[in-house]
Amino acid sequence: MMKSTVLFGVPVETGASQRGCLMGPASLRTAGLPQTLSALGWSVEDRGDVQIAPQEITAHANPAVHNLSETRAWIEALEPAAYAAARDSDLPVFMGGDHSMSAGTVPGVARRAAEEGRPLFVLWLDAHPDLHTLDTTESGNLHGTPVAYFTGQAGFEAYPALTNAVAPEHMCFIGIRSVDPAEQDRIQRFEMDVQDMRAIDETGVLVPLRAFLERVRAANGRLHVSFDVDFLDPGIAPAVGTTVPGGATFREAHLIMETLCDSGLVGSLDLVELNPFLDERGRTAKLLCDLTASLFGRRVLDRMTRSFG
Ligand code: EXY
Ligand code: MN
Ligand code: MN
Ligand code: MN
Repeated sequence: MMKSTVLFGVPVETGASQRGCLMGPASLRTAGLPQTLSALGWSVEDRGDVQIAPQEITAHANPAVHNLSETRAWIEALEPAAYAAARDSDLPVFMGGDHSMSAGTVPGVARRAAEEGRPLFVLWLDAHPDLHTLDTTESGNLHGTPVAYFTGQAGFEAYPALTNAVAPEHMCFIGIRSVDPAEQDRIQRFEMDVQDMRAIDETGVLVPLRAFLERVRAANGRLHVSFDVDFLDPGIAPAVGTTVPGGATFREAHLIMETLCDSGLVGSLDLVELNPFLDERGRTAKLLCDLTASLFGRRVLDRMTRSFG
């Protein structure tokens, strides 16, 4: 039977320091993401963009925090939208939008996983762990907070109450190369599986990825992948406001997506932090589109016909 995907756009930029991510969904559509997935044999339903109403300003005890009301409203709108997309299709794609959106999409797919009686695992492909609480963020940019929120940390009284948390031991981070001290403390306290770029240099991406996928499979888990553009090296993906040198290469990123595809475990995908205002002739949007195609089954050669032996 034909596999299905539901797509929707999340034009949110209030979690980021720079403006422009609100154009992310339009850029991904212009790059041809829906048509690319259709051409790979998937049934594709694009539900358009989620919207929120204009918000009043809400203050927080941490004076750095800004755009709190908008973030709260996005989480409230996205949790049910992501839940419904995960219920209605095999592999929904949430087109962002800055990474604050994952504070809504992940709890939504976690609700679907709970309904299926399966634990939710999350693969976080990012230069950053996004593990700040509202009390520890120094920048006040709320795209730095989703993982702490959806893993159930204290300090989120100002976000919507969380009903379906992700267990910290069900997280895997790959590509990490910019960590703040408060985030470092949390990583150690919860013994989270964090693979920094040094680990990737030493073993390649497949060793930690396969180990994580084995854990997901052994637990009959459902897997959500959150793909931040700054996971990639800025040399191949300039369209992001938080570039960090030394990111994943073109082939490392494709190999991850191809391996995820082969695993058959992925149940949902975030594409986040694409800032088309910073792009060069659409190259980052096109790369994200191609990486998504690898996750959805595009292959250069059929592996059965590939070798000579
Ligand atoms: N840790 C830094 C902060 O909290 O401001 C940087 C966060 C960047 C978050 C980007 C989306 O991954
Ligand atoms: Mn991020
Ligand atoms: Mn990042
Ligand atoms: Mn478990």
